[in-house]
Amino acid sequence: MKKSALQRVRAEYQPKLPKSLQGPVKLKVGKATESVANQEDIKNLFPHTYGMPVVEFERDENPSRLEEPFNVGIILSGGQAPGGHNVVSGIFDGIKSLNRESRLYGFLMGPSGFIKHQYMELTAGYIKEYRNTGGFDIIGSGRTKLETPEQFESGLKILKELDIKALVIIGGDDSNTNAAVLAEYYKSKGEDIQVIGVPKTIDGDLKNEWIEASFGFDTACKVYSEVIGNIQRDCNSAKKYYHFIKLMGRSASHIALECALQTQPNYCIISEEVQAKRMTLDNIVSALCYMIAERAKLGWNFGTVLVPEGLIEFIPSMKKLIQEMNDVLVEYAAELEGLEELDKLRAIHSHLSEGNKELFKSLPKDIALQLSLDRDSHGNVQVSLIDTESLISRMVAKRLEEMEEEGQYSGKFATQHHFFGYEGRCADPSNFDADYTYSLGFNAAMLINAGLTGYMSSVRNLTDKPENWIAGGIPITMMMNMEKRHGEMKPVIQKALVNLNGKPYLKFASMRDTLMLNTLYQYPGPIQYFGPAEVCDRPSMTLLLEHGKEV
Ligand code: FBP
Repeated sequence: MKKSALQRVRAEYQPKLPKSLQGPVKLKVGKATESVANQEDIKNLFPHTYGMPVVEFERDENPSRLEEPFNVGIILSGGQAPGGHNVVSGIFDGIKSLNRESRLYGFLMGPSGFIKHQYMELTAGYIKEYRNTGGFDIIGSGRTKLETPEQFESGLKILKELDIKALVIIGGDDSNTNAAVLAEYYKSKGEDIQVIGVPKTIDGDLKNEWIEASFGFDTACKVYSEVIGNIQRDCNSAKKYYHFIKLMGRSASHIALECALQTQPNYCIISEEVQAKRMTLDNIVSALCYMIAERAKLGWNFGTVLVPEGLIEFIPSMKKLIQEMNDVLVEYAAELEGLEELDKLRAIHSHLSEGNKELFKSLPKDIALQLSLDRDSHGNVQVSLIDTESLISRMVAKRLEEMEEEGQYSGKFATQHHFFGYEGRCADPSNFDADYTYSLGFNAAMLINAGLTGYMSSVRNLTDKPENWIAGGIPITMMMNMEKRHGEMKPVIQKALVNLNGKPYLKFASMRDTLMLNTLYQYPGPIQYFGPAEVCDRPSMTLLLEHGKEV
């Protein structure tokens, strides 16, 4: 296939590695760990993999042994995130650096390829085509939940057949939770198979002290910020539209917040704040109408509003409704099956409690239907399918009409709606993500060679130069707590939502009033791969602020 000029040149880019991984490594073992919460429960559920130490790699200046070859299998799990191909390249180069005879196998289309024994060997020639590119198309991805002993056993057969020593699961919080369960399962059965996780998700919600960022967040936010900037330039040129821009990120508002920091829109809703302040949809609409009315007084009937994808689940009354709907959709699945739209809504309505009935009825039909769609394989509402941006702008329009009648508003309110998500998930990784993912993959190969299982690849100190990054591993059980899923308490990796006491949020909050009543848009422009380091290698503002750096 013919490649674009940028593809050809970018293919030659050699991602940077931390100094510690640029040659033979030795392992520095830290202290035993505890899970973030519910220690007793997690310990009981993971008797073989609980409490393991955090580990770090150092350069081994006097390597004494020749490494044996070993085979590795990989799974790309869940939503695409820029840099996945470099994780694969990093693992490949890592295992080959230890022994040229080592082999890499990719399971096709996510966990289902592992269960159904659909795989391919990833050779040097094949991988070459994918280095530094976006997407997960090298082997495909999928959302099948890997959770039952039957699936684990089926996977075990193919691992044995291919003489695979370790499985690397590249995924988000749910997939890495499953990696920990699988590691525990194989260990409890005395099987000599290791499982290693790699932190992936554009949503940015898989992070903690040891995992400073999930890969893909940096690139996705830069792509969205570029287009938000372009929209803002358009908006400020024509001065006739309010743009309501929904941004992916599932539950967490990290993406919306990062894009707000990069582009300085007039308004950005942060779901975590809505929940903390127990705001209603009405409160959000009022705040927006206030801004629109004030801007209209200045003669400005235009503006930009960022809306996080998961907002709806964070409005306390909606959250209660969604929780009850989750149960209704499971309990009355047979009754709801095959019903026409309106009949389905009526049936759901009839099974709701009194308080929720009223709220459900007040929703526009399209939104009620979107909320009634099937949950994903992990039991989550598919928030990317809910037109929250349009729901809010319609409610704002209605309220402005009332305000106009009461003489409280005089202006024009014309809207445009956008949803940015899929546009950024497969972008070619930024230099930061290209280096970070390659390092995560290479590091995973070293964790395997060190004989570890139930660990997540961890590369830290990310606001420094890649050569000074710290590479090692963190036991997945350390990140876990117990949460209710499908009505049952389950061990899961704790999601990192936006911290309302954290520097990124506080920075945005300090600018908010000024941004509402002024037009101070920033235009970040497209991702740059070549040029000055301050343009090309700059990590996300979230990461910089979290590390106490100036932005
Ligand atoms: P992951 O948690 O799998 O990384 O999901 C990322 C994401 O892009 C979310 O932001 C979004 O809500 C979801 O995937 C969309 O899912 P799908 O790709 O199935 O439409």
